Amino acid sequence: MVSEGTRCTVLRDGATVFQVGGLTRFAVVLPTTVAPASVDTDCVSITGRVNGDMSDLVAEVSWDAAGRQLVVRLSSSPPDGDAYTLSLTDSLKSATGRPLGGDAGVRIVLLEGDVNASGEVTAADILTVRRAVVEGWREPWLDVDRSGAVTAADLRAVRERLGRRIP
Ligand SMILES: [Ca+2]
Ligand SMILES: [Ca+2]
Repeated sequence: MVSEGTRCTVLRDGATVFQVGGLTRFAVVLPTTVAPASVDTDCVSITGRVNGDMSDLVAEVSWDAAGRQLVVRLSSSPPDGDAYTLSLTDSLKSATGRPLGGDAGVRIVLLEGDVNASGEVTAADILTVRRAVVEGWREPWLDVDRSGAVTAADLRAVRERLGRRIP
């Protein structure tokens, strides 16, 4: 498990990512070289455990041949408080014409305030942020309100979300 605070998260098959600040741009590491003509907005699916099929959010998909990655942009982030499964669909083909449906499956957890990536906002998250404020830590995933600094306001932001958990 990794916590990511970056704008473009790189996703590898089988990973679980606790994404901070919503998910609007990510790259999927491809299992093989793809047929460029098959790369379009239908070749990635996003399904939330609660929110269901969110694939309509996929606004743009491009292929980075050098890194052998699909770069995906969403029109907006899927709703917070859910776990999403990202995978390739059969509309994406390998260079040899093989459908890549089901490949590169990744789980993404969106839960604001869950700074320790446990899947639930608890007192432990409050303690972590309190310690961060006192000791001056600057890790982006501790900046819950995205102000650019870790302060007492982030403590309040976590406290407001106490008890929330992914389904
Ligand atoms: Ca937690
Ligand atoms: Ca902050």
